Amino acid sequence: MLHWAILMMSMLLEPCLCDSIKLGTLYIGQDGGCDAKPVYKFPYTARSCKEIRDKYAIHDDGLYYLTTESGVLYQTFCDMTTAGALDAGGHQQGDSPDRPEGDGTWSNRVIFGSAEAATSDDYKNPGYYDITAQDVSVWHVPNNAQTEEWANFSILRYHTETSFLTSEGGNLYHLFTRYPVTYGTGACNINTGPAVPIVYDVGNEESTLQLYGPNPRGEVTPGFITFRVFNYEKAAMAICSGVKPTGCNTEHVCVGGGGHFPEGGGRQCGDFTSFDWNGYGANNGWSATREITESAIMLFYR
Ligand code: 3S6
Ligand code: CA
Repeated sequence: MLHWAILMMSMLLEPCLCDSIKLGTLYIGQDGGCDAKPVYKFPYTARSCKEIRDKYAIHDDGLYYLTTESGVLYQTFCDMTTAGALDAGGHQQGDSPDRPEGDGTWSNRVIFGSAEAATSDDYKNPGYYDITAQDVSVWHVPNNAQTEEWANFSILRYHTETSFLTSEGGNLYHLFTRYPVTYGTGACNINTGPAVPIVYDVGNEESTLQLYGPNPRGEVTPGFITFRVFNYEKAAMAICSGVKPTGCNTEHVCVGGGGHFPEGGGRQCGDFTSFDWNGYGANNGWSATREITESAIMLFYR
């Protein structure tokens, strides 16, 4: 009975692609398979938000469909002001020395979540590996905010302008293939990936520092986004948002870790590895504010 219910559900939600791709029209659902009447007509086919904006002169932020090189349709949030496509949030990982890479999300093509729910659950779409981009923008959006609220509710928002992705393979999938987020494969301040200067859209260097704990504030330089760092214990983290670490307790400011964090006997794990070391949301000692702890980090390509 349950099985039947699931099958019905997937028939309803599956886009009918019989001849829709070449017509540039997406027919969503409706019984009757490929003879279905279009419920929602989707007139754009594009690999990126920038392409939608430039080809169709559309300037509203919101949810759009993109098509990958191999024809996979997926939904993403487009920031049409900068023509950035939302590609990934983080992905919760445990702590185990047997899985030094964690789930490997930063350098694989496994996708999860949905654009609309990106502030309440982890999210990664095919744009992560399919889009070729020069730069990123990053939004820290409070948990559970609705898509229309994302831009205005963001507590920190910035972008890069150096075209750093071009020399790293054209997107984060390639960058993290070069700089794997894997425990034990490098050392603090020696094997750090790119640290890229940022331009603020919401916030500034001082407000960035205030989001993190008083102790880590003394171990970072604000005004950067840094990729793939190691801490004292050789635990790997994917992104330090808004900062460049100068010290080695990076677990209190950097996110999206590999699979193993030796310090604290299991107390350090997950995407926000040790934002809560001196209490959840406490903003004491090494602990970050409640504000940044309870926000999703949205990565856009530009
Ligand atoms: C400023 C206090 C230093 O406390 C240390 O930092 C303490 O010995 C460790 O348990 C702790 C962590 O390494 C913080 O990352
Ligand atoms: Ca530490």
